[in-house]
Amino acid sequence: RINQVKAALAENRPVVNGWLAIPSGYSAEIVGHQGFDAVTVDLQHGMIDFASALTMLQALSATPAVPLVRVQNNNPAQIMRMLDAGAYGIICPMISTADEARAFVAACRYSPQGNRSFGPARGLLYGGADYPQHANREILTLAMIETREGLANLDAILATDGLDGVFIGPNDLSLTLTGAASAESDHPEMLAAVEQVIACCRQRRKVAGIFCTSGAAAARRIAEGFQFVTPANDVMQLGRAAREAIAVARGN
Ligand code: 3PY
Ligand code: MG
Repeated sequence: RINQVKAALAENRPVVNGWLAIPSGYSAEIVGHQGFDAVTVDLQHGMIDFASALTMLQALSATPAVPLVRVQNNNPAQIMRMLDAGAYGIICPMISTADEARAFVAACRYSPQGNRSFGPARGLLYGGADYPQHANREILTLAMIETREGLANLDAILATDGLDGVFIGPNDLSLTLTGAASAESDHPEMLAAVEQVIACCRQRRKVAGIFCTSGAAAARRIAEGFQFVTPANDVMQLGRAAREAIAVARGN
């Protein structure tokens, strides 16, 4: 199966990515049917264990959205298990050096490009019988830039063979740069960091992605030059929809 996210990115079509923190196959299925290009199961900050992640990936594969996973850290064993469970791309947090980026990509690739162990399980069910032949090409790899060190090493990280691009974790990045976590910070250091990521990605012809807190914020990020945006997660959307409905019901 072609990775439609990689196909869109190759044609410069922006990718809108959903984000799941709630451990439920049912809510994954609902979100997957709403029109997102991709939906990410968040093992880092979501309340999600392996068994839930598996049912969520199964649910997503019955929708048009490409199933992605944000892993907890740069752990090859977890990356392998999520790919075997049918993730078609991995977002890896806290990548700060080129060595870390190389290790991350190697964990997503079969030999000779990497060191992923062979046992594709649901990869075959989602990707098709020829998955072993095309997995190295189709699996999306995004390294999260969310530390001062990662920003300093951005160019070397982007030079990593097989890395599709970077995804800014704006909360962590602004926490290390400015002392306060914020997804939509307008602190000058954060604004400069965001510009640096866009410019560096453009130069290296790599994908620039970022987490956002709303559709409006995501639209602004696309206008700034990002190709991969996440307009908030399921928890934020659920809470916001509830608050809006309550306010309308009460006539506020
Ligand atoms: C961050 O903002 O640090 C993230 O990891 C987004 O999920
Ligand atoms: Mg983060």
